Amino acid sequence: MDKSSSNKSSSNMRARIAIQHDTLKIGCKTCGAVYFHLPEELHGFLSNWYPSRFVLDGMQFSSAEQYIMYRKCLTFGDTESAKKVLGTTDPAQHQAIAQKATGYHDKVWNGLRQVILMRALTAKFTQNEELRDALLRTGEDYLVECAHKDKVWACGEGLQDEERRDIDKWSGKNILGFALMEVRNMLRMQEISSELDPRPRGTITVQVNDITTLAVDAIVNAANRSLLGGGGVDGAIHRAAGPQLVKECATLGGCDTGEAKITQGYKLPAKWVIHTVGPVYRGKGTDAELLSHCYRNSLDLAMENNIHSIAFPAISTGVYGYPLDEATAVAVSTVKQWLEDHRDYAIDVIFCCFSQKAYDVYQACLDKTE
Ligand code: AR6
Repeated sequence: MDKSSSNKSSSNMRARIAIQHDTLKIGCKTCGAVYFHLPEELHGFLSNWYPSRFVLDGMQFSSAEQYIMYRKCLTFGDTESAKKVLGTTDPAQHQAIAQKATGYHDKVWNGLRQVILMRALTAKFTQNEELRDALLRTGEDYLVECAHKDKVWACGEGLQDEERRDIDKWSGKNILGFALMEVRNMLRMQEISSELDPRPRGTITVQVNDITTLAVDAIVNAANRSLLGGGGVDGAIHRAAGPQLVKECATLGGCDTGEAKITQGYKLPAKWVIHTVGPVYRGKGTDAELLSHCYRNSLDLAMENNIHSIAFPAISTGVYGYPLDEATAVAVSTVKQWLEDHRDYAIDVIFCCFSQKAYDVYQACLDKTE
């Protein structure tokens, strides 16, 4: 089962995030509304404090709050505080640290904060399927953050105050609520455009090459479970990347068959190396399943890290003895299916063959499944 469908099924097992539609008076009209405040309360997933992992600007964040407060510190050149924000996952701490950022100026932050907020929200809701789904299920409702003291991000009224239900009685701006509505619009427009143009945005090409020479965002390594190097393509990648690669690999605690882990590319032209461990061929049904996992997990990891070009070697077809034509069929069908399942994500996939013979097998397989 691929990771995207396993994500879906695990979120099905968890209770779906509940949405309770309320009302909001806007002039003489009554509109639908969804109110929220703390992350642990109803609709808490809309709060910037809600734990939600995403990658942005090449870094991993634990919540929208962490990203925004990190950027706040950096905006004013306070790199020490920015580092402190990255050092904790507690949003209360993020806020407290950024509140004391040196060099702070109101006008600068007033101008920038909405743009930074939009970037955080876009990453949060495009990279977390369950949250994206819940946001879309709020429909056309106004989204309103309720907090007495917060006159900027929130509407300035509490979650129990009747004033929250009349926009003219708000004492705050509800910047977060309106930004969330715009992110919801964007998600909906993306859905419409992918329905109008159902072609995947990713491409597949085949070439004969030494994978270590490719200037792509990421190359995939056919590694072993130790991740500490070996022969074949693994050896070639480690030699070309230099000794820093094995140092970083040693911190990863190995890798199970079918799984994938990421490191930097060091001296390689590629920025990243995605290490995956193919199955040793045994002639059983599980071989294809595990090999398929290698491709899917590598692509999932690529997407999480904003990688838009990736080259795969013919995983398992060397030392691990997987017959080339069988392995190629798995590689091609898995990658094609992944691109179908992620039509909005643009990624160029290269099957990097080490021989003309392998190239011919890949090309024939691609032509057959055209
Ligand atoms: N560029 C592209 N492809 C290559 C390159 C290269 N520089 N070098 C080899 N290949 P293998 P496996 C092709 O044996 O079967 C290692 O020791 C090669 O022709 O590298 O998954 C690991 O540490 C073949 O088609 O990987 C593991 O212990 C393909 O890469 C074990 O081998 C894969 O061959 C993994 O075995």
